[in-house]
Amino acid sequence: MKIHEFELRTIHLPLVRPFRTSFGTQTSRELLVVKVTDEDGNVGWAEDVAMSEPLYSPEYVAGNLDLIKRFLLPELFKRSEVRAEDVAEILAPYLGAPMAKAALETAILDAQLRGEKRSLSSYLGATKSKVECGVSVGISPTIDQLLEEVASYVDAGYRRIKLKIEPGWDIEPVRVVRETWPTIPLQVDANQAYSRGDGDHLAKLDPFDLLLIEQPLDEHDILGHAGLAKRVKTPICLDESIVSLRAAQDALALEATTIINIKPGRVGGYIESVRIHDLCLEKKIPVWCGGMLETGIGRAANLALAALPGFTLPGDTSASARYFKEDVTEPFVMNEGYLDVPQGFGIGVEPHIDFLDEITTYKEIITK
Ligand code: SMG
Ligand code: MG
Repeated sequence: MKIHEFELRTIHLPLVRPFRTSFGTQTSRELLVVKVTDEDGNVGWAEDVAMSEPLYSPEYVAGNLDLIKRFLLPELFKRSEVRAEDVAEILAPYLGAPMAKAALETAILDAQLRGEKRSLSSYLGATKSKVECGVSVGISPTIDQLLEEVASYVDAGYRRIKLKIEPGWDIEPVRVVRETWPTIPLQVDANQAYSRGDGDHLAKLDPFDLLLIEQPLDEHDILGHAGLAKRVKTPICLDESIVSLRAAQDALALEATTIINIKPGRVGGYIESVRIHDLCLEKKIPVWCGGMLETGIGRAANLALAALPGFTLPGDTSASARYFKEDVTEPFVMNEGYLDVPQGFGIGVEPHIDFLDEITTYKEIITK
């Protein structure tokens, strides 16, 4: 497609409740929204899942805004035509920043598919029309508050609960939740909060029949995860460490992970996500779709991905109401623990421009 212009905006949305992880507490979601328009008037939307601060990954909103304006857009503007399939290679000389690159690739892909009157789910190879939903539960001030929050999600129909853990908030909350819901699919996510020496401690989670322990150690410590995987019975699932197809291949070869969390922003986009999915399907490694507190824009695309056949575990693809009082698109509403995969052209949803304008804290249009 022939790019005409990009619109970049930062938006700010309060969360319905604070979300505490081992690396910090979030009470609102700030993120970068990208809109591309081509010379035929096709429009594409995407969100950059980077957070306000570089705590989950080195990327952050203000940094990515600068990177996109200073380097990435000028590089794309050098080409007379750009296809989504070429974006990763065009931007490869600029190191890192998979979330920024994923946002640009996805916006271009959305516009391209709308031009071809094709849905993202069909483009990616989806085989399901609805996907099973899990929910990620933050670290609570008290066990009672945790039980209350989990109960509200179980009542809402969520099919899998993920508890955020950290040293001092791990064995006991898991024990109590497991006791209260003896059969609910349950998993934990440490966001790198433990060290190699914590194997014996993490093995105390083994009696609770967890689906997996997500990213217990530092993202660069693949060998540490391989060692831990031999010490604990609960499967290890890498999140932060899986930054590309190659990283997935290496982690699997080293037996550091037996389940993989795929997050398109973390791996540079949906096209790379499908490559990781295909590898895992071939190797019979279950995958599931992670979440980055997306608005409806990013959620729509994640649901298309989660509808691929290898996504056999419920993802962090929760309903809009789990995050926001009002979403930037029509809200995603859960039905018996499932969300429908959008079937319209491109990502299949339209942002509500009036609401988007209301929550926009910065906006700039950059014409080629
Ligand atoms: O989108 O429901 C969601 C959040 C899921 O726990 C979640 N994401 O490490 O998997 C993860 C975290 C990263 C974001 S925490 C602010
Ligand atoms: Mg995680």
